[in-house]
Amino acid sequence: MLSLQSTSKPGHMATSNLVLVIMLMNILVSGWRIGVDGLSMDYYLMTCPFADGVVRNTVNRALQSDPTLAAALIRMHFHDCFIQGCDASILIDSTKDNTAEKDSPANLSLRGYEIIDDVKEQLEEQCPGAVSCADIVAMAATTAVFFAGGPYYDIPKGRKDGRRSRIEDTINLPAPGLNASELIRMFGQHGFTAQEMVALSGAHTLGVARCSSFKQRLSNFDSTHDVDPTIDTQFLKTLSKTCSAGDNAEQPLDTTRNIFDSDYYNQLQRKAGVLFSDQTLFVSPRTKPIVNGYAFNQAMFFVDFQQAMLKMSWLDVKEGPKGEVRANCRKIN
Ligand code: HEM
Ligand SMILES: *[C@@H]1O[C@H](CO)[C@@H](O)[C@H](O)[C@H]1NC(C)=O
Ligand SMILES: CC(=O)N[C@H]1CO[C@H](CO)[C@@H](O)[C@@H]1O
Repeated sequence: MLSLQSTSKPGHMATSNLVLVIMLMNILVSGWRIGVDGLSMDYYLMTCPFADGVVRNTVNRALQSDPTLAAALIRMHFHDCFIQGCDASILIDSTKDNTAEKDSPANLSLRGYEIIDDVKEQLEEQCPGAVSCADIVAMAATTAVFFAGGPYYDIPKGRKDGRRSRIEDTINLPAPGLNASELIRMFGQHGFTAQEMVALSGAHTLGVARCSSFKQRLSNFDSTHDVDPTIDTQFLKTLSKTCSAGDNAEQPLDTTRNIFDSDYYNQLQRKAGVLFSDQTLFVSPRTKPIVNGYAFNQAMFFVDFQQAMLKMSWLDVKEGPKGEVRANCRKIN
């Protein structure tokens, strides 16, 4: 179950043992839910025994040729789960009668759809109609976290794919201009604590934001400040320089954009968070101690992150007749 991949790094074993213990605890604690939701760790044992391996190998191969896609796959899982539950609604293409979630401005710059298509094609060949797109997205995210050097966590399978994907639903995604209390409220609506919200935000240890996602911090910020006063003056120059190349210019979210570590939180302590919604976590007295904790103790961040991701992967999961297994992840059957 653990360390099947070759990407482990020094010190990973010690973390893995801790992680294993916590995973076992998790399974014990959430055992009652497995019966209720119809999800389980070995869901595909009879119907598609190599499903996990196919996902892992395909995703690892794709990430070896483009490590920046790890961020994309993790974000895809988040956007999927926050709208209509983890049901692969994010993968649906728009049609002439329906504009899908995918085409919302909130989700622009989502990438990695081809990796999911690739996995799905292989699985349809091996075991037609068995493995849902929603499970593929969730498994791809766990593979991406581990590939980038983050914690390994296994997730239960059995999610069904949804039949609805509408652009208007994406108003439920958190916007980068939200402050800590708004983020706490929004994640609270999905059952997350403030601590879990801060841990999940740690996904911004990977990837980039485009200038359009943070430029409102750089000028005409509010009625009393031209510039967001929570930005470090030197870092302000960095952000402005990025934006001088236009709205689509990319700024890494932390100094190690392809490595899953706690550097994101250290950067918040230096007032060098890229998004307003990042830096606010260090401004608010409710979340600042949590940021300090994760900055100081990466193992604690890893443990909380994997538990929060596991919880996210359960959000409003569709089971049995409430969903379907799509033949093509981009189309409702
Ligand atoms: C706390 C509320 C959150 C807000 C407001 C937020 C907002 C954003 C924004 C605006 C971007 C940049 C998009 C762009 O400019 O192209 C971004 C990137 C990203 N987000 Fe979040 N996000 C949040 C939480 C999360 C969570 C919970 C995850 C995953 C668990 C996540 C994963 C990512 C990743 C990995 C990227 C980089 C994507 C890439 O490089 O392709 N975010 N987020
Ligand atoms: C957060 O934003 C909301 C809505 O804009 C505002 O009412 C509230 O005062 C803000 N909280 C803080 C601490 O700035
Ligand atoms: C990958 C993808 O489908 N992105 C879409 C996100 O939304 C914008 C419109 O706001 C589209 O132009 C992108 O194609």
